[in-house]
Amino acid sequence: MNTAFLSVGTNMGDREAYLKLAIASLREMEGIQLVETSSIYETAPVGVTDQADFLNIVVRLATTLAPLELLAVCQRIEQELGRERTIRWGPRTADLDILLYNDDAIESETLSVPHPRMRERAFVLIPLTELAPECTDPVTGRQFRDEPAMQEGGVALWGSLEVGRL
Ligand code: A4P
Ligand code: MG
Repeated sequence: MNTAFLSVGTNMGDREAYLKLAIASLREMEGIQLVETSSIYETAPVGVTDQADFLNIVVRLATTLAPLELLAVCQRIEQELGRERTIRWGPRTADLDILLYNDDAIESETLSVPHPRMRERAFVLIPLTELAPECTDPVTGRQFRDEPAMQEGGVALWGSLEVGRL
């Protein structure tokens, strides 16, 4: 069994509903067990800043899927949730990224793990370290909670998913 952390972000329409749909889809997938979800955070947009605030969470999975199979699942769920890929870093109903897969370092044409931008993003680091305070970056050897971006701001606790009741 493998451990993976995913980031889920959304900033269009009924954001909470999209998060719940993404979680429900993950739970239905063969080969994926949802272990836990972070609190929901409301986060200021990073990259293209002229867009609505996001809701972001991080989830921990146990999975028998290989990394590329997990990526395909993430992309299928994004498509199901109606994501239109027009603007890179632009608005989306749901964006699912693989943050970590065991302690693997993966560099292929379609997949980079750890996610190459996660160290600079409070909207990833804060929910990740809520679930896994001691979590260490397999590439740098540093704990994610020690990254300067943790102090960046723009991330506010928004609510919780109450996954048990989905
Ligand atoms: N890809 C490579 N590595 C990975 C990985 N670890 N996980 C490839 C997922 N995908 C990975 O992604 C582009 C390609 O990245 C994929 O085809 C896959 O093969 P995409 O989802 O098609 O496009 P994107 O999401 O627009 O681009 P990207 O680079 O994934 O964007 P980011 O870096 O994820 O940024 N601000 C806030 N507050 N909250 C957010 O959630 N999200 C973004 C998206 C920007 N600003 C944000 C947020
Ligand atoms: Mg993405």
